[in-house]
Amino acid sequence: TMGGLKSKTLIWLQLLLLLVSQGFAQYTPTARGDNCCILDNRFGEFCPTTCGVAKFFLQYKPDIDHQLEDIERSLAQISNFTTGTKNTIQHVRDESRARQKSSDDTYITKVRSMLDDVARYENTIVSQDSELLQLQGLHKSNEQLLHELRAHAVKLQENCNEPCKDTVEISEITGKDCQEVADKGAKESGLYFLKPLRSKDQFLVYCEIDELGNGWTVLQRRRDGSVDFFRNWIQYKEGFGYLSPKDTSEFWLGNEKTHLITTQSQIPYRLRITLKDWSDVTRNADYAVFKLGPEADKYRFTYAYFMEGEAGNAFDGVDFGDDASDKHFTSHNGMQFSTSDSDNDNYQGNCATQDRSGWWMNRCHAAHLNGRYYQG
Ligand SMILES: [Ca+2]
Repeated sequence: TMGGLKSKTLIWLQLLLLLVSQGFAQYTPTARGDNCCILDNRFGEFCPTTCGVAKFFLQYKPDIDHQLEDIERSLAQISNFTTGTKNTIQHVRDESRARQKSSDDTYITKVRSMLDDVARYENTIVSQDSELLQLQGLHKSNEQLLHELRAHAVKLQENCNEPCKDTVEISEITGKDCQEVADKGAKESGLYFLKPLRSKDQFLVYCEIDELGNGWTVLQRRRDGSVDFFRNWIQYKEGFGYLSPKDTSEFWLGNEKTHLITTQSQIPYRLRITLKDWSDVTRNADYAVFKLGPEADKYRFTYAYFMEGEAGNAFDGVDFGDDASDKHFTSHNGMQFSTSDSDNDNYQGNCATQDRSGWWMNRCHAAHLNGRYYQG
């Protein structure tokens, strides 16, 4: 600015004056008052007057003006530079700010995505934590189960170390047949050991003891069809199925045992056939002097006569209903035992195979208690 420039010029002049006055101070005047000579080469060899000083200054003025202009230009230049620098600085600052801002955005975005990632990882960790908890629970319950199983195994092992015990209590009362067992005082129906006179070993039977003191040896029991009666000769000979203390299972005692019981003395045996229908109505048929022959005679089935019974005399060949066959061919008295592998019937074919059971087949039968079990 021009104002600034003028004041600078003035300052410059004053400075110069000061320098001059300092210059004066260097020279000690020889005489005070009348002699004001300034011994300076630039003033010449004579003492200058006021006009002389002015002339001197005027002589230097263009030079100084010139120098001042130079300075002014320099200052203007510097000022320009300063402005430029300021602008540059501002620009750099703005740019820096912009950069900072943009980089902030980038960072924020990055940080945000990182935060998102962290949140995601946190969720994953939380869900995995719960899974871990579940697995730990499962592990714990499995361990508990394993523990229980181990304890169970140990208990079983302990049981195995002990010798086997039959939990069924069998009465000490024995006899050659169930009647003798009853005669010896047995009152309860159940499992007893019998040893017929000609028998080498004793064997287990189910004795049915009634309130009159009659002891019945049960030769066959069918209840529910749980035991297959389609068996071969040996099996019918030895017996099959299961004897149970409460008489709840099916069995065939065995032709050999029945033979030994029924032929051991002159005492006649009564054969009772008990039929129970599906509505629990019981019918009996009793036969006197019942015997089973030896195996050599194929366990021939004989009795003296039909005694009594609501079930009718089926063994004599009386038909049970719709099958009004010839009595002669349906009578069982005197028949040998037949199985699918031992055909001793009076039929061209094999009654036992046809009926899928063993029996004292004729041609074939009227009373057949070993046949297939039909529930109806
Ligand atoms: Ca035949």
